[in-house]
Amino acid sequence: MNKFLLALTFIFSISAAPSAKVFIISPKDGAEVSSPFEVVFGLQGMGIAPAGINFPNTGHHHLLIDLDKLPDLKSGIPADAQHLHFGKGQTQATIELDPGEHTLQLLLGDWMHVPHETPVVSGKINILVVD
Ligand SMILES: [Cu+2]
Repeated sequence: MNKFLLALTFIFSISAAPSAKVFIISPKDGAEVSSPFEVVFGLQGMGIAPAGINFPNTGHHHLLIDLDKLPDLKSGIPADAQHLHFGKGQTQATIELDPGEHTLQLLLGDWMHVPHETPVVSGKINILVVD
């Protein structure tokens, strides 16, 4: 019985995912990097699934570059040079940016590239790309 209750609790906490968090592991906020460089994505409390796969409490990463404001969180995330989709379920990427200051931010999207009902979005980091 205890095991059953534990399993239920586990399933419930996963499906509610109240503490899902997305964050940029690397580079660190304020880092100096030379282009191209590696960006490593972190996710806690949810799983990664490729775009097109409808599985509960999963999503795929979107890297937002130099955005002043988040895209519309009720519809599909645009796909352009400032909104990169990682629909194969990638958890890191090699990015090329011009020298100068840039911001990076992660936004999780569901199987149809739409942010979750409670959007899972990281803080924004600042980096300096040097020659
Ligand atoms: Cu997407």
